[in-house]
Amino acid sequence: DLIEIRRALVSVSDKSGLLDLAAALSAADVEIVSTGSTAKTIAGAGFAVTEVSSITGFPESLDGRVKTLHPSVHAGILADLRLESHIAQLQELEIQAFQLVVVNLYPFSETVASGAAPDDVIEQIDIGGPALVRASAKNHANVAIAVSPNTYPQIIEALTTGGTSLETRRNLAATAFAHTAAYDTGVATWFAAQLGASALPSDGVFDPAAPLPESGFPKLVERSVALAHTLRYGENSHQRAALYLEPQGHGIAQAEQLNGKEMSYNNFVDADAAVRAAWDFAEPAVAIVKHANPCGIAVSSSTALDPIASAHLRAHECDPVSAFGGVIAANRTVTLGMAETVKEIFTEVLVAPDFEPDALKLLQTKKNLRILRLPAEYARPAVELKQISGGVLMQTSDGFPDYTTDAWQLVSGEPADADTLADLVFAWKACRSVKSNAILLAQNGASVGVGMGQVNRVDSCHLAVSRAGARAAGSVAASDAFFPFADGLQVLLDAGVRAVVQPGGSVRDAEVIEAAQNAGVTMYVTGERHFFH
Ligand code: 93A
Repeated sequence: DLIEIRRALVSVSDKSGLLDLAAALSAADVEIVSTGSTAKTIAGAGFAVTEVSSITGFPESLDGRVKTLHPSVHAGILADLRLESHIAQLQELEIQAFQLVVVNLYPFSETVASGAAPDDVIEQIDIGGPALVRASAKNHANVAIAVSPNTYPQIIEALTTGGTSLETRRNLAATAFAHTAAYDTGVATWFAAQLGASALPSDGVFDPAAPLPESGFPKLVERSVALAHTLRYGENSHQRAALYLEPQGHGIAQAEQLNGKEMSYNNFVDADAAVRAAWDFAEPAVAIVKHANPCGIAVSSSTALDPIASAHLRAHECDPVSAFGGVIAANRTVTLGMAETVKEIFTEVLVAPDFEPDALKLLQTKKNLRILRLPAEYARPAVELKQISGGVLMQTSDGFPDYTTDAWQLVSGEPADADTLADLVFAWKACRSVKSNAILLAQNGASVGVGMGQVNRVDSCHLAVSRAGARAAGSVAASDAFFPFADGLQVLLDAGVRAVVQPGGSVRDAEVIEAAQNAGVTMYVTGERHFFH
């Protein structure tokens, strides 16, 4: 099943590896047929090349829109040489067959990402290229198709081993169809965004009064992703994994890595959770995440000279044991002050919108620290998807843009003074990024004890109190959902918590509120829950 390569069509936008390939084709006496700038590059390096126009008898025209779209090219690719009739027809038409087609497409997604104007984006929709790729892939019984420089080594090897095997050609064809499919979903997504962007919730707020955007939601479910690269493994080493990118995305997946080893699957998950937590705050804030849960969240102290360094230090102090090997997100440029502290702590990932040059230089001395710069356009995703067997769940994302306490109701104790209220708001926001059941104790804009991921709220309360230790007394507490009984709250009251915020809404609210009142503790109900699973 080996097919010897005698004639190749080469038409590539990405010219990397092209000359190595041309050299190998030339050395093996393969005729190279090529388009405009590809032909120029090959000829410029001194290799013989046939212009595609000399085969079609038709000039490359309409600014390159018509180059290879011609029967002389496509019959040479699509002929099935296992059939006598196809061989005879090619002879009659004086068309020669190709055994190799090398194409990579106009850089559509890259052009979109560069912020180009719509007319320029449209010019980068490749028409002839995908036709070549699909024709070759369809006829993989006779033709090998290479869509990326990654595959050139295989082709070069085939030149010295008598040709491409059917297995190789079939694999190349599968890759090729996946490639054109991803390319076209990129185009479709861009079009959908052009047409319907305004129908989508863009700020991540679900306004219960507004109708769900009927057209926007299905569009988002269909949102396309393209394979970026494979990861070493998934959550565990026996699981295969890969990163797929949304062509128009500006998230953790698109973050620029400035240092450190390759990001792992778990690194991506934790970095995303950390950013999500830190970005709930308008003020300088840092979240430190382990296993997708925060082990410390803090905003800067109001008097700090270096606010982001202060936020980091305070987040770290919450639980230094757990912060070892953590993932840190800062919502401001990382300063030298913050870098000096981070440098001393074993950290897997540090992600921030930017880094002071000195800070980056210092951090880059830590070879294993993965440093990520978030895209400037980063915004909280408007919609979240979760896979279940047989389908996908979708919801608008949870968050705190322009948060006010207007809806809060005082149900126990004295109204909070300004500092206490600020702490309650901080705790309430911070507990949103803790996996349910979440109880978070805070003091002065920093978490001091976090109870997370327990299947009953009493255990979360015990956990938060024991993590806080001596700091529980005098702290404020937030609970992501109501207290179903007074028992969990009692754990917090016994530990000396001075104010509590919780959604309310339990059938036993009266019992819960009475416990707070008996302890003389301030309690607010928000009327809004923040489960996070
Ligand atoms: O404008 S096209 O859609 N029309 C074509 O007939 C055609 N044939 C190849 N684009 C076409 N191509 C693309 O041109 C290839 O996919 C490749 O990306 C590019 C290479 O052109 P050049 O060799 O001039 O750089």
